[in-house]
Amino acid sequence: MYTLLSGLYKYMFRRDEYCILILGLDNAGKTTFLEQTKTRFNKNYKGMTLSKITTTVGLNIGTIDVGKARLMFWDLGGQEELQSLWDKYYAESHGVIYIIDSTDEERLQESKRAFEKMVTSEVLEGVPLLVLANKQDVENCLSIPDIKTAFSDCINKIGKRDCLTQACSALTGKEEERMPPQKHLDLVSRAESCDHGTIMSY
Ligand SMILES: Nc1nc2c(ncn2[C@@H]2O[C@H](COP(=O)(O)OP(=O)(O)O)[C@@H](O)[C@H]2O)c(=O)[nH]1
Ligand SMILES: [Mg+2]
Repeated sequence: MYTLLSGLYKYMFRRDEYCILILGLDNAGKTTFLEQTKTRFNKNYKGMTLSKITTTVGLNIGTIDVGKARLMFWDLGGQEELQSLWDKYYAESHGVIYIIDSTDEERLQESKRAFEKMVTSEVLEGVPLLVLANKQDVENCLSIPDIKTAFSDCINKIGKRDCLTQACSALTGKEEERMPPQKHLDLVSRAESCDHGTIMSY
């Protein structure tokens, strides 16, 4: 009897968990984006002051619930020496958010090379991708077409996976610039159809 009831309880309240990697060069705004997302989606979360976020050494983890899905974000360090650790997390991931600093034209090619290496990884084949052109609050920043042009020679390497490019400002989260919540839902439905499947239910 108890087993039946606890089984029913577990069934009714189970959540599917998905792991989303947040990648991009250091200083792109990955940790700011994660903090902004946690603050927006977790009602009682008292986030840190966004402008005081410092360089990530290692890994930040954040969790949000969207409908019946739980998204676990892994924000990995983007410095060159830490990029070699990214692929250790690929096998576990259901989606990737790749963040580009739209104010840093000098490092755009470096970002493109890191992006290209990531999308050509066999382990990530078919895994949905959300590319964020961040820092759109800064005047004269690169636009999405500018970034697409700079990344044009690796666009064909994205393959058949779902890929969406979106302009955003992780720092201000202003209405017109912030990523609408719907995008998270999109990522959930995309993650659901990805080969890596659901890793965990509880
Ligand atoms: N203007 C502006 N600055 C941002 C934005 N997102 C991040 N930053 C700043 O960029 C710097 C690096 O951000 P951080 O989140 O630490 O980048 P990470 O190294 O990719 O984790 C910090 O000074 C942030 O305040 C944004 O959307 N607009
Ligand atoms: Mg960081």
